Amino acid sequence: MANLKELSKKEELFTGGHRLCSGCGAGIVARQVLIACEKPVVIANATGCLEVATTIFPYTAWKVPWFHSAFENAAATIAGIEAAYNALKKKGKITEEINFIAFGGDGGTYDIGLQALSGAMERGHRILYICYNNEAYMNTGIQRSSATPKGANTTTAPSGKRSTGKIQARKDLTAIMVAHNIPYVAQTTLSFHNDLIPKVQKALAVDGPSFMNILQPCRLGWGYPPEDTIRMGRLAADTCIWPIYEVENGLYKLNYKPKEKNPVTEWLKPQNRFKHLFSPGNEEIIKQLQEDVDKNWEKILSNCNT
Ligand SMILES: Cc1ncc(C[n+]2csc(CCOP(=O)(O)OP(=O)(O)O)c2C)c(N)n1
Ligand code: SF4
Repeated sequence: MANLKELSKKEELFTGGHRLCSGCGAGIVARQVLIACEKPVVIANATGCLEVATTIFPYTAWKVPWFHSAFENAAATIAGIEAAYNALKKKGKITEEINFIAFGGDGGTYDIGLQALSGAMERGHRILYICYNNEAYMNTGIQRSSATPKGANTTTAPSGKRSTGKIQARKDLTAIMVAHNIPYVAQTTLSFHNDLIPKVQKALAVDGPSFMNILQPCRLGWGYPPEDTIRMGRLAADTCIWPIYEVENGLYKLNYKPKEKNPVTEWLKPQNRFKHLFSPGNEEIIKQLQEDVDKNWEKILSNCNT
């Protein structure tokens, strides 16, 4: 991979001047993904923070062809565009090699867009679907999604006298995508650009569908100072809350092993959404979270044969 100095010389295709919150991870994800693109690229973007804050008419932060899709169908939109491209190529009306990427938040991916995503993957379109996963429906006021961790305080799973936040554990969407038997599936976070960028390049090079689940810290919904976005992603990896790995043609590979596996409390403590878990009586939730993380980490290690 090119080093940071070389990358900094590349033309930025996702520009500043958008209206994402200061320190928002969604913009950092979009920027890194577009830096990774070596061919012309077409983007489809589901409704969500990334979409609404970067395309306020008559402005746009995208210097590439970009389509807004409804909340539920970014995967169908990009699949249709790729099918049209193939038809035009067959007729000789297009000769250029083009890549196709869809962006959806966790709400648009884990929940409402899951059917369109599954269908597009199963049909075998040559597309990369990226979930920028901030673990809630941030754009409409921090409602819980099926990607929200157990115990988190959200506006639809509020913590209070009678509630300890979200009751259910989060869904393992990366595992669901692996079960589609597509050529490339990866999980990462924006805090490791030297992992994220080569993964995008690998995904775009495969002859078929690919999927990336990118953990995106959200300073507003998670409740931490804007300058800590990169630190939050690192903490997620170092506590093994968010294992960094890839699955290429069914083969698992661990891409990051923390020198020391930190307790899950190190990731929970700096975030307001978990503040109530440190009140007396809620120790059990933290214990459960730690057990869930340990179990999942062991599973990933065993899948990766490490
Ligand atoms: C079918 C449908 N239901 C609900 C909405 C309202 N809505 C717009 S954005 C959004 C939340 C998006 O959450 P997510 O996909 O996680 O992206 P984020 O805002 O976190 O970036 C919702 C519920 C909608 N636009 N369409
Ligand atoms: S609410 Fe979160 S995801 Fe949305 S713009 Fe703000 S920091 Fe970014």
